[in-house]
Amino acid sequence: MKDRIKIAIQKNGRLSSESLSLLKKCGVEFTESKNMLFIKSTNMPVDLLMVRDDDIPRLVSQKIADLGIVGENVVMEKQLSDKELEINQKLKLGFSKCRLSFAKPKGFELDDLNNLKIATSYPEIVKDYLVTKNINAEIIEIHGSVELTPFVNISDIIVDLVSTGATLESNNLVEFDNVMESEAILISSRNTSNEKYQWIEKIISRISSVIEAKDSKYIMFNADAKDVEGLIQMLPAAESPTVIPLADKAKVAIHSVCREDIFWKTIESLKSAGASSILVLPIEKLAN
Ligand code: PRT
Ligand code: ZN
Repeated sequence: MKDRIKIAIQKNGRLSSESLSLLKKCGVEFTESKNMLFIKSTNMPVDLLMVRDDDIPRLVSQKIADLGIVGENVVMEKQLSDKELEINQKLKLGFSKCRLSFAKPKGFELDDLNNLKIATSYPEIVKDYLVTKNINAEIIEIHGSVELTPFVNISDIIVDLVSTGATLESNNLVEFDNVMESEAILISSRNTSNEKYQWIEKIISRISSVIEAKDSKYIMFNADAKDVEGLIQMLPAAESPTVIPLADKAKVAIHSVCREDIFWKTIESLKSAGASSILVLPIEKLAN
């Protein structure tokens, strides 16, 4: 295939290693090297473009890249600032989860946000939020060290990304409202040639198999045949389970794919309801 598929991923940052590892799990083989901006797959007609995350939406919209992996927060900011951007949002990828939140200095009392100065790296998302809520405040755009701005009289409050909350805490800031939740997503350009399209669909379908498998588990256990109905009800998001007779006629083995993680609480409840020899296994790929 002369027209190879281009996938834009973040070169250096929070999305990089999980993006590369996701593509590897999808069977895209390549040799990574820290400073390479362009990585050719050795087994598929795929090239990786290693770029800054902020450039990914535009590269995809302009069809320089066919697919991209980027945070929802970046996609939304770029789409709000450029209405011409043509992007298909394909899949939530389940990593780099965070939220874009308001935060104020500890002890700072506020009734509403009117007339405040708000520092953020996401001016368009914040502007959109303020317009929707009919709030009249000033947005100060700043890239980096946003947490510092209330303490050097640049702003009153901030809007920034939060995951654990440790950065806000260590800067004496308190989160008080949430603007959006975000995670890494797969985006694609709107139209592509037929030959490419099939490969792109194949890659998207592989990515969705890997994502679905990540949250799913395979569970096996033994139980008295009379307890089966009750036990099956306890399984989270279970596919119709397989019930296998055992040598001991009163007993059966139950096998099932659960489309959610299985926590200790469920295992303990199954045990109390008569399940024994409980095995929970990770699933690598899950194709429908
Ligand atoms: O160089 P390049 O432009 O490519 O990278 P970047 O510096 O713009 O982005 P990067 O690598 O920092 O983040 C990439 C994406 O990861 C973001 O766009 C989000 O979608 C996602 N993400 C997930 C986060 C966080 N979690 C996160 N915690 N991005 C940034 N943070 C920062 C936040 O800004 C704050 O400074 O981490 C700090 C807060 O973290 P906690 O855990 O202390 O709350
Ligand atoms: Zn960036």
